[in-house]
Amino acid sequence: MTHLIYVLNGPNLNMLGLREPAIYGRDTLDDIKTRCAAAAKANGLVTDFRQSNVEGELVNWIQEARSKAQGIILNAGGYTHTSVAILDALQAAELPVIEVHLSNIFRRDQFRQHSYISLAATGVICGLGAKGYELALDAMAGLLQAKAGG
Ligand code: DHK
Repeated sequence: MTHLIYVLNGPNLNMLGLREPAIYGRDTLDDIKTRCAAAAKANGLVTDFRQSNVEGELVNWIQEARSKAQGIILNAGGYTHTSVAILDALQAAELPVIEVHLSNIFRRDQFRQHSYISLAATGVICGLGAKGYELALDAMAGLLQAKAGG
């Protein structure tokens, strides 16, 4: 069975490439989507890659993942630091979760240094730009293999 991984992106990540490139890099979200598809394929995974600026839509997708996907990779953008609703959805999903940030949130504003998402995450990758998504897919493959007993 090919494992399906939801790769979910929160607010303002549709602006990548234009948005503060010194912090977020020059890759567009479409570039990252392509890199994720390749990294998934190399690991025998398939991705469903989505972005929304709307908190409730992210909650709906996480609820959907519970029955449709085997893992979630999430960059919740600014909701990382504010959203109990997204945390609750992740905890209810009972799936491996990898939290990704392009920037190193620990070198930035104090308010970015707390993540609600981390309370539900198996692992966190930050500060490595778009590469972090590829690393997350490698790690997800390992987690699913370990879960299957292999
Ligand atoms: C993306 C955002 O939009 C910010 O609100 C977070 C994260 C950091 C990132 O580094 O990918 O604070």
